[in-house]
Amino acid sequence: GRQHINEVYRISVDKLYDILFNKSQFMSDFMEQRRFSDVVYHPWKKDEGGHQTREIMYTISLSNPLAPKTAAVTETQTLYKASQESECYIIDAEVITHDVPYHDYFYTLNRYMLTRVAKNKCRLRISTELRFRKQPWGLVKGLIEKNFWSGLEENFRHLEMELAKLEEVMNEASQLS
Ligand code: YK8
Repeated sequence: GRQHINEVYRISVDKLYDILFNKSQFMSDFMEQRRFSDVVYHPWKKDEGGHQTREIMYTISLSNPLAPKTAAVTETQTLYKASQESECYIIDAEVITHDVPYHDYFYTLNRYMLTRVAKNKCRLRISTELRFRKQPWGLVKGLIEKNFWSGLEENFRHLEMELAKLEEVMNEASQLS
């Protein structure tokens, strides 16, 4: 996989989990800026292995000339049972982008790891794997890889920037009180 973010924030691990994985103002602003629409969250459910899973559906808008203007997305998140409140959260997100060219060849696996560093500090790591469902021929594989990584990196650069702003605002607010 490829790592996008490996950063320590002055935010408690529970708070950051809440911001990234519950319906927070931060995530709804982020999704609005990325022009995500029709977001539907399904509730978490326990699976046979004791992990929790849920599905999120949304529509993304794309500026890639090879892709349509919008694409439907299904994101399946697994919160691993190894996760522990106030200590660590491990989440895998399998993302299927319907409607884009060659969508039946690949999907995305994003892994989010949040770990406690101190009471009000945590480390966030996000990495991605490009997974193939069937083997495309070389030319197509190259095309998918190139467009895949450029789109993903753009998204996570933006997330990193917004998280830095959030950290700033949260710490200013806590110093005032
Ligand atoms: C989630 C991976 C690939 C896809 C895109 C595909 C182009 C294919 C073109 C042909 C557009 C928010 C991406 C980046 C769209 C955005 C997806 C996001 C960023 C010619 C090969 C959506 C994380 C995520 C996962 C996968 C990303 C898609 O939180 O290039």
